[in-house]
Amino acid sequence: MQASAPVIWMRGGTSKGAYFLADDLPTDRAERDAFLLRIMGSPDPRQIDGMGAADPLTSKVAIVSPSVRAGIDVDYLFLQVFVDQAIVSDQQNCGNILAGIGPFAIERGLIAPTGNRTRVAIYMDNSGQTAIATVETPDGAVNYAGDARIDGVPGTHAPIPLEFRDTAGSSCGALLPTGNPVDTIEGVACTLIDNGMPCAVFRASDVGATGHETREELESEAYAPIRARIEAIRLAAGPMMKLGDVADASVPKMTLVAPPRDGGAISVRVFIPHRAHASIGVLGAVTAATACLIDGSPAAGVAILPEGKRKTISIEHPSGEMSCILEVGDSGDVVSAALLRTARKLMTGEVYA
Ligand code: NQM
Repeated sequence: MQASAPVIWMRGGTSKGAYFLADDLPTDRAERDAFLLRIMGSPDPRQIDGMGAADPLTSKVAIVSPSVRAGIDVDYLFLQVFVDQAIVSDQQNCGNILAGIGPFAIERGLIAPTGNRTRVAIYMDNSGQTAIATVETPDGAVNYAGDARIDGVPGTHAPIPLEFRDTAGSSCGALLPTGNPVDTIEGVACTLIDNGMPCAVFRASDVGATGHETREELESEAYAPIRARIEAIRLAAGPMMKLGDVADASVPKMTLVAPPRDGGAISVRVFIPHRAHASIGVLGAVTAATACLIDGSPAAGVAILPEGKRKTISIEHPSGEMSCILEVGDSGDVVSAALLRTARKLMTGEVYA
């Protein structure tokens, strides 16, 4: 096994992980995955012998390379390293780790800063789609300090706006992979939807939850029967969403919706898929916001939406809210989505397998 690799550890949005240059990792996939499991300390619920912090949100990897694609600066492959199973999955994107890709690419010299702000076009290898990140680069270097605040992260940091286009069907081939706005699974009305992240969206009250719980409540013993029901829905939803058998997959994300309580558009609680999310994923939020616009869907039934073609949809989650700005085209389709993230370089060094 490769003994070590140069790495930058970064917080991206509300996630944290290892950022590598593709050239610094084994090219053989099995060798690469074995190396990544070792450095994270997986499989082990405590990840005690590695760098992962015993949470799917902190057991993440970004692999970055210069892009040969027209109009694209870098290619980004996201890998979820499971905490307690020997699985490394490329079956989903991660919009939070995405927030660190622009800074990483500049830090590693893959792209040169262009004035006070540098626009980075990122090809997301997992889904074949593009995101644009804008990174503050005064004095020719990444600036991490600033006034932007995102819920789920203490303090303030430099803003990193992210913009997505054409994310529909990222993993499932279509926004609504079954062709239906609503499918009934295990007696629960679900929207099976993928606008950047495969999600099953259903009313929290239909599975016995409120949709306003804390992460701890959702993960408590009292919620075990609710989690079992949600998992049964997920296993049935996977093949319907063209994801195949999802028993060992990190998708679809199980998205419980409820009326907003704090002035937002909707309240959401997400299982990713077995741990409850401490907040909400970025593309998970774009997908949940998109579900709110689907007539007759469980999300539309509880959401309070602003008027107009450009909608700021504030999604309430366990640690605050995330605002997605959706642009809606003439046919009612979401044509672009934007949101604000921050990132922070935590360490640069060599990580050992
Ligand atoms: O939905 C967690 C996260 C994510 C994914 C997850 C994400 C996204 O919060 O784009 O960011 O849903 O597994 O990092």
